[in-house]
Amino acid sequence: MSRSILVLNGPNLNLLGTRQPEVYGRTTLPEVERDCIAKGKELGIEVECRQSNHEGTLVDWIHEAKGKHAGIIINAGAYTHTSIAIMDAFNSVELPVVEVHCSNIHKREEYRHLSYVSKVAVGSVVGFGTFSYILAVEALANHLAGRK
Ligand code: CA2
Repeated sequence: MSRSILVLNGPNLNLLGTRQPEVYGRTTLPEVERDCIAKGKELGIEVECRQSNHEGTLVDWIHEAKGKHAGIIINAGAYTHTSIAIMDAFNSVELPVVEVHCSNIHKREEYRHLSYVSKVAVGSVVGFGTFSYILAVEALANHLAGRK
């Protein structure tokens, strides 16, 4: 079994730390990725990080993760609330998925309350700013180790 996980970020998350700091914090995406890799090292897990603004690219990367990674962490950005394609891709690869959001999507606009990713995820970490990603790496590592 592979000891690596894939951290995927969807549309506009390349802007993290550069705009709307009151909502998303001041940490940039390269810093988030560096911190996820460091947390993975601490836990003995290799972490690969990718970001795309394109739905089909995210679907392709989910497919490619099969046989390569043990699980996936995703902040699908706004596709969280719209993308049946991403949900179907997760169902097709049958890898454990942890959903991440910087903001608490349940406290925000009604249209952010529905998450298609939640429907296929082991669990979700929301509302802790960019620290949500670090919690998600721990949560997925714990899940992969078979702990409850
Ligand atoms: O809270 C999250 O992490 C979100 O996934 C962020 C998405 C939003 O559509 C989801 O409902 C919740 C938006 C990402 C936009 O990212 C930006 C980051 C910095 C500045 C501007 C946009």
